[in-house]
Amino acid sequence: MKPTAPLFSSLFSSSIKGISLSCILRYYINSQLPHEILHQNTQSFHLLRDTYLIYIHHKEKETMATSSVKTIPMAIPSFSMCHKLELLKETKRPDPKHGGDDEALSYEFQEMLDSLPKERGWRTRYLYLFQGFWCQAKEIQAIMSFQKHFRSLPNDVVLATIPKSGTTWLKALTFTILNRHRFDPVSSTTNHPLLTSNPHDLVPFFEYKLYANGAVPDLSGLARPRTFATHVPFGSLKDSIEEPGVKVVYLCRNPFDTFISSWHFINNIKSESVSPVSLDEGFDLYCQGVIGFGPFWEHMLGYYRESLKRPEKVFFLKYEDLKEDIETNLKKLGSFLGLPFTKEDERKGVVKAIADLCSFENLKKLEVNKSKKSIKNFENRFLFRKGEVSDWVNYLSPSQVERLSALVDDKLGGSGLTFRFS
Ligand code: PAP
Repeated sequence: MKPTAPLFSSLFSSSIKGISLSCILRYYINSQLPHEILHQNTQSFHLLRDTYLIYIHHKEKETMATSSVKTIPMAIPSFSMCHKLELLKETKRPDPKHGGDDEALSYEFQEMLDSLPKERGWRTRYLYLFQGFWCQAKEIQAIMSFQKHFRSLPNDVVLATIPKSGTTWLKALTFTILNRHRFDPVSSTTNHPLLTSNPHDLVPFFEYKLYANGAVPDLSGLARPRTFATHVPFGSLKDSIEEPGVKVVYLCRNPFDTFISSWHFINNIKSESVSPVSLDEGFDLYCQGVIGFGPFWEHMLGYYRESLKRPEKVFFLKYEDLKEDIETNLKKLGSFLGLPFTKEDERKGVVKAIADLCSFENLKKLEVNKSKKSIKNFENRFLFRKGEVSDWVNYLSPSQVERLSALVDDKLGGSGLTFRFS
C-alpha cells in the first residue's frame, strides 16, 4: 500500500466531508464500536520511530497520515462511513471508556488520562490518581480549568470537605451566617433562599458547577464575600487561594460514617452502566484510599495541619461537634468569618434560628429537597439520608470495624486529629 496523501499535521487540521479529522479521531476513541467493524474498515497503522502511520481507506484512493503524536490507539474506518459521523459533529457523546456518565473529552485530555494510574470507580468506571488523589475524569477536567483560571480575592470564603462529611449542612450554615443581614433567619415571614433552594445552589462547587466541563466562568457578578465549595485536597487548592485574605472552612466527619454515607449515596446516584459497589467491595476500596478525593486520611490531614499552622485562615470543624453543640460552633464560625454574633443577635435568637433553619429535619422536609435536582442532576433527596452520628454500627462487621480502626490509628494516630462516635 503506497502512501499518497499529505502529512498528518495538515490532514489533522483538515476536514473530510465537513467533519474535522480530530472529531473523527475523538469519536473512535470514545466509541466502543465492535472490533470487527473497526477491523473490517481499517487498512492498517504502524508504529515507526515514535510515529503512527495511519492508513485511511478512502473510496477512491488510499491516504496515509503520519502523526508525531505518540499514542493513537485507534484506527480510522472507511470514509464511506463518514456520513454516519455527520450527526455527531457538534454533539457531545457519552464516554463509555471513561465511565458512563461522562461527556466527550478532548483527545489531548484522554491521552493525559490514559497516562494516569486508575482503579475501579464507585459510580463511574474508573477513578484516576491525579495530583495524588483519586477522582473521576470529569472532575479532573474541571479541576484543571479551576487551577488554571481561578483568581482569588481577599475576602473569598472556601468551604472544603471530602464528600459525605456534611457539605450540604456547612453550605447552608455558612450561607445563612454570611447573608443574615440580607435574609433574616429569625423573621417568620422571611422568604429565605434556603426555603426554596438547595444549599448546593447557593454555594457553588468549583469542580461540579463553576468549572464543570472545563468551563471558564465569569465570577465578576458574584456577591461579596464570594463563597465557594470544593472537595479538592488542600495540596491541590493552595496555589489557587494565594490571596492572604482567603478563608477556608473545613468540615471533617468520622471515617466510619463518611464511608457508610458515601456507599449509600453512590449506589443511589450511580449510572446504570456501572455495576453496584457491594458494601464489602466499597469498604476494601475505601481502606485502600480509593474513594473520590481520597485517601480520606490525606484529605483530612492536609486541612488539619494547615488549620494548626494558620488558624486565622483555615477553620477546622467536625460534624460530630456540630451535632453535639451547634450553637457554640456557629458562634465560632461567625467569628472566624469576620461576622461575629453580637449581643443583639443573641437577644433576638439569631444563632438558634440559623441552627433550626439549617437543621437536617428542616431541610429534608422542604419541597426543593424532596423533589428537585441540583448538582449534576442528582436528586436532592439523596443528600438527606439519616444525618446521624454512628449509623455505621448498623452496617460494618466486627472485622471491618477492627480493620478501619487500625487504619485510622495508623494514618491519623499522633496527628492530634481524633473523632467522637456519639
Ligand atoms: P455531598 O458531599 O454529596 O455534598 P454531604 O452533604 O457532604 O454530601 O453529606 C451528606 C451527609 O450529610 C448525609 O449523611 P448520612 O448519609 O449519614 O445521612 C446527610 O444525611 C447529612 N446531612 C445533610 N444535611 C444535613 C444537615 N442539615 N444536618 C446534618 N446532617 C446533614
